[in-house]
This record gives sequence, C-alpha cells and structure tokens, in this order.
Amino acid sequence: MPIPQSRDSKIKRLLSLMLGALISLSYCLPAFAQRLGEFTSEKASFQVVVIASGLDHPWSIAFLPEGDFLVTERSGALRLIRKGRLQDEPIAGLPEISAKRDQGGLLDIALDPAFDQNGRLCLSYVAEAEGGRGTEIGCGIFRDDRLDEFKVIFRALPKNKSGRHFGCRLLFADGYLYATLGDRGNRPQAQDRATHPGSVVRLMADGTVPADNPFIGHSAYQPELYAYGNRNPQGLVQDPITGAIWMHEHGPRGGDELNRLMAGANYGWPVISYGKEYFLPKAVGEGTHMSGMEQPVHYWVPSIAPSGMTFYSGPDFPGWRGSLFLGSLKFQELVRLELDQGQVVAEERLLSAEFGRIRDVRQGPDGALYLLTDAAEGQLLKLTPAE
Ligand SMILES: [Ca+2]
Repeated sequence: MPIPQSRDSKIKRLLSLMLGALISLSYCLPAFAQRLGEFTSEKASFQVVVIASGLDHPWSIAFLPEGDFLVTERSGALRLIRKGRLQDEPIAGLPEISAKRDQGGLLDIALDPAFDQNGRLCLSYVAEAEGGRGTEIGCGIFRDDRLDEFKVIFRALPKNKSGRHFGCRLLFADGYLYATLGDRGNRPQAQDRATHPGSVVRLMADGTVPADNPFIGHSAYQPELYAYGNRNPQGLVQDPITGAIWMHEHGPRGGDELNRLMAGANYGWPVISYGKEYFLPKAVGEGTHMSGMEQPVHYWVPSIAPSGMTFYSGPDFPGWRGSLFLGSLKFQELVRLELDQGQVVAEERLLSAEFGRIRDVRQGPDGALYLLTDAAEGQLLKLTPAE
C-alpha cells in the first residue's frame, strides 16, 4: 500500500524531478544528434556522436557554464554552439586576425579560471604588422554573446613573413597563463632567448611578467620566456592529479615530442632532434642528445603531427582515467598514452582514419571526451560510453 504523501512533498518531488531533468539536459545531446558508431579501446567501449557540423577548420573548444561551446575557426571566426546548434553569426568583437591558407589564423581559446564571475576569455591568433606576421594573445569579456573590451596582452617578436609554426596553445594553471610559440620556420630563434619564437612563455593573467620567471635578470633575454628550444609546440595541459604540465611539439620528418614543462629548460631544437630533414635522409642538427638539453619523455618516428591534448579524469570511462589523449592530424587518430611515474608505458591508437584529422581533444565538464575534426566542414564530436 503506497505511503500517503502530503501535497507539499508531492510538489517537492515534482520539483526535484524537473531539476534533475534540467541538469541532465544541460549537456545532453540534441534530439537530432547523429550517432557515428561504436568503437572499442583496450580499456573502454565508446560511441561517437556529432554535436555540430559545418565548422571551418575548427582549432579549439571552450566549454561554457550552461553547456554551450565556443569553437575557434582557423579562418578567424569564433563560433557559438548553443543547445546543440551552431549559431549562424560568429561572435563579434574579435581583433583583426591574419588568416591565410597556411598555419596562421585564429588558434586557441582559454577561459579565465574566474570566467564564471568575470566572463573573461583569452585567444591566441596571428596578427600582421610591421615586419610580417606573428602570434599574439589577447583577452576580452564575453557578455551578451559578444566579446567586449578586447585587449592584446602579448605579442611574439620578431614577426616575419613565414606562414609556419605559430604555436599557440594557451593554458591557465597555478595562477599563470602559459602559451606555446613555434619557431616561425626560423630555426635559430628557438635557441635565441632574445627572441620569443620557439619557446613557452609564462605570463600573469593580465599579461604582465611574473617576477620569478626563470630568465629575469638576464637583460638580453625576453622576460616572458619560461622554456625554450621548441619547434612548434601545440599541446599544453596540466595533469589534474599531480599538477605537472605536459606539452608536445611537432618535429620535422619524425621526432614529434612529448615533454614535461620545466622552468628554464632547453628542449633542444634545432640542435638535437629525433627528426630528419624533409627532402634529405639527413638528421636535423647535431644528434639526439646533448648536455644541457632535455630529452623528450616520449617521441614519435614517424611523426603523428600532434594537436590538442587532454588528461582524462572523468567518470564515464574508468579504464581511461589518468590517460593522456592527443589528436593526430597526420594519421587521423586519437592517441591514448598510459603514464606511470612520469613515463609513457603504453600507447593506443583509436579511430584511425574514421573521422579525418583530429585537431583538438578535450574533456568536457560532463566527463565526456570531445574532439574537433580539421576540415572545411569540420565537426565537434563527443565520445560517450557505448550503450
Ligand atoms: Ca626536443
């Protein structure tokens, strides 16, 4: 016999049911979400669904508090996906961006850690000025679906006319903003601490230089530098458990690297590398080891062309917890690395050539994995447990 309920408790129960439905709706799939199939990993079974299509070479994702997404397109637009629908109009208020049919354009987006309170977000992009093009970072306030008060907080100098190796992954961690900068196709700059290209810089959130950056006090060096000797780093992520920061970079022909980011470290490019020249069977630089230069934790020969990167720590895939995921542009794969004591102990390749070049990989606030595919009709995909 059912326990009689007061009218109040019935209303409470109804309200709590409605609230639960609203919460589960916030990141749930739109009714028209297209399911692309089920796949198996050594440690999980998963399905892939399309969240949005029609993105022009998307580069990076940010997760908004209400379950919406902001996605950068390399061609220069910032797009809003609201309630599972890509909005027609790009976000207004962006700076002038130099986007050509090369590696330059609008690149990364990172929400300020206090985004919920201040609405602030930062972008990395390529800008043109005297001397050519270069990576810049600027931040603005996202309100009423536009970007207000946009301010440039960093310019990588010198600029040049090359269309290559702009980086630029952004990471807010431990109160700082880190950014990776490519060598702009001018290799010696990676070892030259008087220039920015080919390095990782560390800024305060407002763009000022932290007083304890490692090369402060060397007047010839750029004060923003945190590490150097990088070719084209485009992955940067913090381990949510250990707090360590990991990065990867594109090698030449072979020699893509996974590195631990450390203050003041020299990652060796172009003096040491596991890669070869593009048109010669000739190694780049002076070998693979040199004292004073870091060895990568892991490297890939042949190159995978690594893109976005994330640690997985969510509830959906217990077997993937602690794995480091990265996209491979070249092999059109999702790469899963298992780490133990800071070393890579296993590597698994997923989704080989299923969906094209994978440009970004992120764990969403809902614990699912999200991917961007790099194409003129790029997609935002979501990985959830197989049904
Ligand atoms: Ca290196």
